[in-house]
Amino acid sequence: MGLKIYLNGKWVPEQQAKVSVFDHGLLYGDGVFEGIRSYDGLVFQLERHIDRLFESAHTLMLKVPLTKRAMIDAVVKTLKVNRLKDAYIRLVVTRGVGDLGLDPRKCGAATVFIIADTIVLYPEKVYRQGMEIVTVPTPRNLPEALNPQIKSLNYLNNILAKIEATNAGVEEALMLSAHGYVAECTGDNIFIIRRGRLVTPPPWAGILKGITRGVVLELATQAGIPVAEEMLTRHDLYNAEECFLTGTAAEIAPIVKIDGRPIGRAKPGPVTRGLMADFRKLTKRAGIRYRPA
Ligand code: PXG
Repeated sequence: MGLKIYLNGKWVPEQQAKVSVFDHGLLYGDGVFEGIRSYDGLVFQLERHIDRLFESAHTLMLKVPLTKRAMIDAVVKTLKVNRLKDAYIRLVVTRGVGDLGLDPRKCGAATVFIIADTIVLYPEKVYRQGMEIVTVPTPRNLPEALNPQIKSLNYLNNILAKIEATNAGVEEALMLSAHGYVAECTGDNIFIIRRGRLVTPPPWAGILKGITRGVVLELATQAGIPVAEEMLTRHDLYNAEECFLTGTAAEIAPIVKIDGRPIGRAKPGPVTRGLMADFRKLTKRAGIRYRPA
């Protein structure tokens, strides 16, 4: 049957969901996006994702041709028409169709599309046993050059890091800032538990301010765990009691080995497991509810 895709105000069959080769999202990576999830008919943190999308677009002086309210409605309707209860949603806004020069003033209206599909999850083993990561040579983008807080269509920095992790035989990469501080993974934020505190790099380390990251900081505070945003070195990670990454797709995934060093007891620790349970509860409780049509 195929998916119905939202494309510039209409829902079309996926075979007809096509954009121009002159679209600057394709020619230059000139655009922004969000990855969002729904759980059993509840869209998780939708307003925060829409707010972040509009902030990314604002910095790029990219005018989103819908209000936030209309964007929320379009996401919800895309889930409904596809009869999806548990879904991964990709929302993309590009600069639109222009000429072969990079000047955004020559582009017409922005292109907007929303894809809702079933979600591909990490294997259950990752959550039970934890995963191994390595530090990769490519540093995260310099915030002075291209701020990682902009969730732009230009993901080559992260893709290079992913290739380096794959070449090293692991699933995920630890990316450092140009100054050698811990930044984040290729599509996830990173946390450690050290001396009983939950610590994660601050936005000024040059990272995306993940929505899951924000939720985890709130859940930890509610659970009475002291939290802090601090610059971290690899030494801090190697000597942590626990470590995990967070992201919309991964949720909370334990990390048990970094650059060959076991972290803590090299298995998912109690604080991580507690937060994973709290997070799963929240996904069942909080969100914008819809009824698959
Ligand atoms: N850092 C980066 C660089 C990201 O792209 C996150 C952290 C986590 O943010 P959220 O808001 O999801 O908690 C992201 C977002 C993928 C994939 O296929 C993942 C993201 C984006 C695009 C693709 O794994 N994660």
